[in-house]
Amino acid sequence: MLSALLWDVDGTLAETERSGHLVAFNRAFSACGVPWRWTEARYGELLDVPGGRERLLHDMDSQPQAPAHPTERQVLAQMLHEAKCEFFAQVARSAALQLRGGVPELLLEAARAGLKLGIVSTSSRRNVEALLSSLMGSEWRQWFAVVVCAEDSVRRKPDGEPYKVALAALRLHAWEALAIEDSPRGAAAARAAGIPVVVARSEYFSNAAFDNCLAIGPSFNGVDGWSRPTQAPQDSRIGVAQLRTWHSLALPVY
Ligand code: XBP
Ligand code: MG
Repeated sequence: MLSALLWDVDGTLAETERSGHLVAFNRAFSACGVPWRWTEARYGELLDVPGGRERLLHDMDSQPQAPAHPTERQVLAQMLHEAKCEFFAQVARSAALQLRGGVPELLLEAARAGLKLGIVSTSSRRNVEALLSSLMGSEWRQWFAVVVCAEDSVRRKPDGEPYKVALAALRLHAWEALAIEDSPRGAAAARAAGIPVVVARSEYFSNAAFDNCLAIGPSFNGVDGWSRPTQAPQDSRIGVAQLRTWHSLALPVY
């Protein structure tokens, strides 16, 4: 039986990568006097690297003006990431970001239906806190029975560890939960933890290939374009009843 929805953050609750994190990274490069900037296309490539600080280090391999010595690179990446998190918080507070279509309604309906809600993100806690306090108000934490951020697991998505940490905190079996994701890396992490996953594609992953997901669609605020039939009427959104139906299809698989 479905007991919990485990929500990814970036790309799932809100479209934060292009309009939030990328903006913040480039402002950090400028503020720290670093000569390079990331384009939207380059950032899309770098999203294969989980974690902003790791992304910075990975990119330095292709930046001729990056420091040569590994220790210097570590120091620079740490400084840039600190600055980037400050700029991300500014972007989050600026109302430039909002919850994706259908997400507020689904969160409210799930809470009222007695489902536990969890967060499972590869983002740093400070970025999750800045984003959700801006999008859901200062009481945002009360919505969630568990919040797993980058600091809470050793391994990052697509490893299943972040989702396993959330299941352990909720004392749930994998088949009692449903993961909500936006990216192949995030969906793979849920599957690695044995959790069925529904994908609402985000802008960077609108054409990405996914496998072994319960349902894949464009957004929760409509029933068109989903990979599985929906019972909901044509003019409505994806709700808890639909998620429960899809989840019931998963049990023989997981
Ligand atoms: C998103 C990420 C994060 C963000 C940047 O994770 O991979 O690295 O892109 O945030 P998820 P940080 O989709 O699981 O929320 O700079 O804090 O890493
Ligand atoms: Mg994501």
